[in-house]
Amino acid sequence: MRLHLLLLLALCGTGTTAAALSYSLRGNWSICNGNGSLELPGAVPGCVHSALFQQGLIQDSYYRFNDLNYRWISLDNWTYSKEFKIPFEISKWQKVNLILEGVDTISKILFNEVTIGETDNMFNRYSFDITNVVRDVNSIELRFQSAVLYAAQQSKAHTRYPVPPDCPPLVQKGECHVNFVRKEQCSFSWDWGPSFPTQGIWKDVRIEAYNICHLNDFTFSPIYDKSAQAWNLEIEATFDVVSSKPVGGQVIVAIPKLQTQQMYNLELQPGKRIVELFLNISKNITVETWWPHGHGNQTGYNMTILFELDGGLNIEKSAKVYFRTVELIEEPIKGSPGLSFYFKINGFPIFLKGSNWIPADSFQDRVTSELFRKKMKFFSRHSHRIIGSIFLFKCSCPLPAGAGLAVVLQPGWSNWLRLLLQSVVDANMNTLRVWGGGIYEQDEFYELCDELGIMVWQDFMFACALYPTDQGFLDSVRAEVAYQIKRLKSHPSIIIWSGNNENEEALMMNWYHISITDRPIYIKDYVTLYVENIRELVLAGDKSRPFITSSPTNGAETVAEGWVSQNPNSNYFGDVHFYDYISDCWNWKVFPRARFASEYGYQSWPSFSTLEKVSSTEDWSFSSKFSLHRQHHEGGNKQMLYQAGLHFKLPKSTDPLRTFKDTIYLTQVMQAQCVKTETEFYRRSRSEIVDQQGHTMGALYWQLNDIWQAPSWASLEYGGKWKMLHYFAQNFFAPLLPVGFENENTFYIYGVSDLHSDYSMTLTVRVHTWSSLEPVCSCVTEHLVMKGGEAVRLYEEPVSQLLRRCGNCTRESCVVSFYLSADHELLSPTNYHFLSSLKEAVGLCKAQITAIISQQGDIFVFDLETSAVAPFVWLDVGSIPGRFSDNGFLMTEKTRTILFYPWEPTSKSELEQSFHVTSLTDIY
Ligand code: BMA
Repeated sequence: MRLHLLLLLALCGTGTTAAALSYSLRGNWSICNGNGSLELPGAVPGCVHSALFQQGLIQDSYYRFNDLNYRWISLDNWTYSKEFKIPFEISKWQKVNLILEGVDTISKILFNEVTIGETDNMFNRYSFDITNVVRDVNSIELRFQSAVLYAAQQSKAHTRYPVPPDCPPLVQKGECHVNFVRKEQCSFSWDWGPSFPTQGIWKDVRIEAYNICHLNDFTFSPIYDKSAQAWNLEIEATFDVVSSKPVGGQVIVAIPKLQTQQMYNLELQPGKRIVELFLNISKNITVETWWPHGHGNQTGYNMTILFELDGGLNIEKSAKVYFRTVELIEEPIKGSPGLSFYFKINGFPIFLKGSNWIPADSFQDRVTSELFRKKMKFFSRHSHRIIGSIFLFKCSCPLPAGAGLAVVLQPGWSNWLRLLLQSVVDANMNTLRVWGGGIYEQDEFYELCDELGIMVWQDFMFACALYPTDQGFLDSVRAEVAYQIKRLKSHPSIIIWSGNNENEEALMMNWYHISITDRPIYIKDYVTLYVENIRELVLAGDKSRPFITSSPTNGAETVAEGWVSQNPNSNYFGDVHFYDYISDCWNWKVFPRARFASEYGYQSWPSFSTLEKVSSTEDWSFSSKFSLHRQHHEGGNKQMLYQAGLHFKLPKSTDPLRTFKDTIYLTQVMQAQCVKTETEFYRRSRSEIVDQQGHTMGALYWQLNDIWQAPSWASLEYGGKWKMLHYFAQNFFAPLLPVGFENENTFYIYGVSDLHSDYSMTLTVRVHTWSSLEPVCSCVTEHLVMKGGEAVRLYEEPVSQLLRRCGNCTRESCVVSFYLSADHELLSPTNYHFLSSLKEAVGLCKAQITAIISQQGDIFVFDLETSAVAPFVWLDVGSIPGRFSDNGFLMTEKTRTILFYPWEPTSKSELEQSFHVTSLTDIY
């Protein structure tokens, strides 16, 4: 819902004069380093790294060890400058402002050699009054100071007590004291990302000139009046009135599709003025609400606001308005101490399924969606039949489960943002958490989330650290927070504000070894920052969604304990973050039966085709210097092999490159299977209380996307390629899912439904031996009713009985598969349960898998045939952009059809050349 700034020409008195004019300073600037030895052209928006790369002065920053080689760029103090002529007579304007939508980060700004201001916060928007310095021909200069040097200075100046952590762990190869600068916290390095503390003008810059008055910004919140059963809209417009006399007039607000139009009189006194309007929508008009993906439509309504002011000054704005309510429900639960923690959208409880979002690149100028918004072609295929709100996966149709919306792009267009977000809904997710160590995302991100039905859990940008609270810092944060609330509050996708990432936990679990006597100082700072400033600003600026101080937190319990809980990760309250790389992830008993899991995950390596682009031959082994360098999480590579080794034989081919590729494959298998087990545990815990714990209503794994080509917790690689985990997510987040697990040697299947109504169906349970492509036994249940919005037990059988019932099965020789269906229509993905570790599997033999590729319109069909049962079948077309309808699957049948949706035009022969298939049987 971008607020379109229309520069409307107004007729003032006698002559025809524009009431406001804007002159863009985007485009080419000149960039110069501290001692003047380097001077180059650079684009705005952009950053120094991108400019150096575009001029051919540096290689790709992500290539091999360039994060270390290019450290000097961030340590230098660069200057951006530009000379320009304003193409209109500037002296005729009462007020002229310089608007900077985003400056990264520390700079002093000179306009015609006069200092007009400074910046210290990349998340703030700056406006400087340049009325008295602007001329027809002008010069502008932004003198940057290295954010790394600034952060060090600020930390040094903070003499009263330290504000930890000082530096990131050595394995991250990052810069220190990032908590002292209001800049993307992960740009100084993270456990999945490089250190590229960029410098530059990263957003739009322009000059705005106006007479009489100017509309600075405009926001709105739909509010549902329960007692009147009607929707209202609160609209707020901020004006700068430069006329010496009051400006009168009227404003007309219209939402034609809702047959709503209202007119108000107004009089603006000189100075900064806020106009508040209240629009009633008649209760007789049906307002379609906005729903998250999988729960309904994302209906929005076009609204226009026209200010008709004295002197013929007309200002018009348009926006898309979406109506929805959100509540965070924290209430007692029968049989469990503590409180629930779940969201109701439009009064309906919704299980939040999804992941955590990090910045899509270290260089934000590479993440743009401008062109493809207009040019992208979406087409919907007949794979998802929608009956009521149920998505049917067809059994016998030519298009297999998982076939959905596909995206085709023309080559060369930057399509990143939409591609990533489309992949979110394609994987049946409904939520992303915009994590507090990155950035408040660009407008397009939230617009796409609105359109696609992705709920956003929005952190404020503070993560894994304590923060100072001296006045300068607080002032900067206050400006940032007030601005971001205004910019983002009209988006229905945002359902909650959260103060920070893991800072309550850092404080209370004493990550930084603060002595108990000093702790009160830090608690005081914590409360000052997140409660007395950020929370207070949220309450004043946006009453339309809940606020929590941190994640993980105990919600209402945290408040009751004075804003910091003894154990913010409690299973009885709020949300939890859970990581355990030591315990066996196939054992669901290791996972917390929490109210809401907002972070959990396992690492894997990105595919070889992704790594190949930033590495050279000597890097291609798991123990190379490069493999060690890209791993930013202490012991990460060992942990992956350890976890994989619990259930799989580790690759040991005589060909070192084969071993490297197989190891990458196996880390992806391990990650996919671990996150599957954990997520299925959370989903099946939604309706139960076991040992006084449960009613889990959210599963957001860590992390969705990658910032560069490196091992990480992500399910999408840098560039958008789906890892095995992302294909698994498509299944484990399916709206209807049978989940299998064992407890005390009994095998259970739970049915999980996110649907709004009850449906009748049957459950089919099959047992296969590893050595045959025919099931050894199969049974179908009586018709059962799958209750909407619940997880219920559908099936239980002692494992010994199951094995006996099915011929000569042993745990090692057999595997169970199961699915839900009705009238021969598949309603769920086919799920499976391993009865033993696969390294102990008996009867598995090397599967020869072949594919015949054909083209059907823009889609490619892969007809697969296998010679034997094959677990974790992985279809790979290298770096050809696109995704398969399913991948990483267990192939128990001789043939299977899989589709490939290209994201850019490609051909059958290109696919044939790049195609490679692996299964677990290849490394046995
Ligand atoms: C949590 C996150 C991130 C981190 C992840 C994996 O702490 O909030 O800071 O990347 O775990 O370690």
